[in-house]
Amino acid sequence: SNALARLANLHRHFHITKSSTKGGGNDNPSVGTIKISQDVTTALANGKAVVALESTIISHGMPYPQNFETAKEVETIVREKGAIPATIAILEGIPCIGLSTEELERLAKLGTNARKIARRDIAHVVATRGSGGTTVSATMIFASMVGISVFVTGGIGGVHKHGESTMDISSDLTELGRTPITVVSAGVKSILDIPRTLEYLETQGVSVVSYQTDDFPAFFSEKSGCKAPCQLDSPEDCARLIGKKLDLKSGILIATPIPKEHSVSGNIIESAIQTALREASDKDITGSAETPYLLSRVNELTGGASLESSLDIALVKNNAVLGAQIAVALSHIQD
Ligand code: PSU
Ligand code: MN
Repeated sequence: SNALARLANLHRHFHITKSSTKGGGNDNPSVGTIKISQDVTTALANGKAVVALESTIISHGMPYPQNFETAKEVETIVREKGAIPATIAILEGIPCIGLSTEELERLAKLGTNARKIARRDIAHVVATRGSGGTTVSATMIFASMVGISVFVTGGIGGVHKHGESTMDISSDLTELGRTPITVVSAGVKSILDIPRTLEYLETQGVSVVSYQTDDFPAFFSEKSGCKAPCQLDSPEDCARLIGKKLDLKSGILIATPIPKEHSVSGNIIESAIQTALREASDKDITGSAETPYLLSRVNELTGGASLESSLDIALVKNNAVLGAQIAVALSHIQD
């Protein structure tokens, strides 16, 4: 049957340990060793809904213990909606798919001492047995490797302002062009150049969908002023699109706007974003340090760990509801 074939496939390619096992699993990891938690393994083998979650938001997105609490709450939402959460990170050199509570807390406590791991960083972190949070690009890679179809994040990276000269374009966008997984986000933050981000996604062949709106959402605002190439209105419609898209070997971005009750405070944050952008440019902060700098400055400018981060959390949770609904709808289609 399908389930047996999927399980055999997982066992053939990956070293699977039980999620209750303490520590990093294999003492002598070889290239290709990946740890998949028991409940994620079971769900994948049975074709049940699984939702991947990234972990840079845990390591670099907010301080301990808020990051730990948020990570657990997002997982709970995914479970309540009928899917199995698979938070992905690299711990002591082992890519882990589905973290135990103890592993989640370990990463949360490492905070910004953890590595920020994009595609280009994976080999080095594994080779040096490092630990870190995976960005959207690295999370997509591991999730897709084990057959997860839906992935929830807060905001994805994009083309930075002045990216046309600095060439600072997040590897999240090229990953979306080459890895067949659906990413659910609240659009992209206006710390980025949103029109160019959409242009680049088109170049990469990414299917971009706005959910229940024809405008592409700008994370803290419902609208970016850019039209999305297409609109879908239900989890079932999103699942049907995913079902049709799998063979293209490229990704799908589903952008769901900030809920109305939060959009007023979203407007306040836009002015803090402008200030943070000016400062980053004055201080010459570039490369992979730029996104964490901007996000933490916006957080401080809007009242330190209050307004910005509570909105950030509300939006990740909102995305988690939709992601789980899509994963469940997809599991029914694929039955
Ligand atoms: N944007 C956010 N929140 C985030 C990130 C981006 O609003 O947490 C994180 C994600 O992990 C994303 C990464 O994949 O930053 C992109 O970093 P860069 O811009 O360096 O590619
Ligand atoms: Mn960059």
